[in-house]
Amino acid sequence: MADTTHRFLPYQGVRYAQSETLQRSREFYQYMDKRRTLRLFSDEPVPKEVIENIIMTASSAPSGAHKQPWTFCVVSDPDIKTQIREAAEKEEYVNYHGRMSEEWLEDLEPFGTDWHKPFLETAPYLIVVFKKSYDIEGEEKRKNYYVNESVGIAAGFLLAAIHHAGLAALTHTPSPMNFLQKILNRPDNERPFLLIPVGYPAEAATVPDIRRKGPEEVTVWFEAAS
Ligand code: IYR
Repeated sequence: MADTTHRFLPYQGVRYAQSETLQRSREFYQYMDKRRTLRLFSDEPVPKEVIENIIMTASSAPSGAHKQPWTFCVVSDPDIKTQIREAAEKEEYVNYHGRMSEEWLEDLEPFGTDWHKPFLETAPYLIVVFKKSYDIEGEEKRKNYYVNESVGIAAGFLLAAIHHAGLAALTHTPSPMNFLQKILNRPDNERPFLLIPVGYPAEAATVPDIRRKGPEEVTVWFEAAS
């Protein structure tokens, strides 16, 4: 029986000819494959509207029961950036001096990371992504669903939008990161998920010499026998 209580609208997605679909998929892959995680940022300002647009792109991601269980905190205030840097470096110092295993430290060697996090002050914007395990509506708690999956997908959209705008980002996970909740004064239903410095790359910035896996390493096909 037709559902008369919940309204549906005609789907208005675009439809391309097959040749154009192929071309677009190639071009998008080639463009996305140029994205690199960056740790060396310029302090050159980025227009605020760029950040608004990339956040709304992230917020267009699919989410469990369309709950959009995320908050994007955008930090450009130098004092708050300094507080975040100091708190992150305090935790990371402990990580690099005993909390991370030998194997972990060895796996990180190609990236040249250590406990110093200058990019937390240099990048013009820090976007702190918070996940919301529930919403608060008046006195009531309303549960959210598939929160990690939803916020992970939104973060992916955010990184793609940052790249598309010609900016660079770092997917940073200082650990533990509950200090972000305190510094940014977030309510109890929000937990920090990722900290993403955003900006233009520093002049002559370098990136690690690493390769991505090829299609045969990441794909398994199950096709009808021909
Ligand atoms: N959180 C630490 C360590 C670190 C861990 C992983 I896994 C990385 O890909 C990179 C760094 C840091 O930020 O230095």
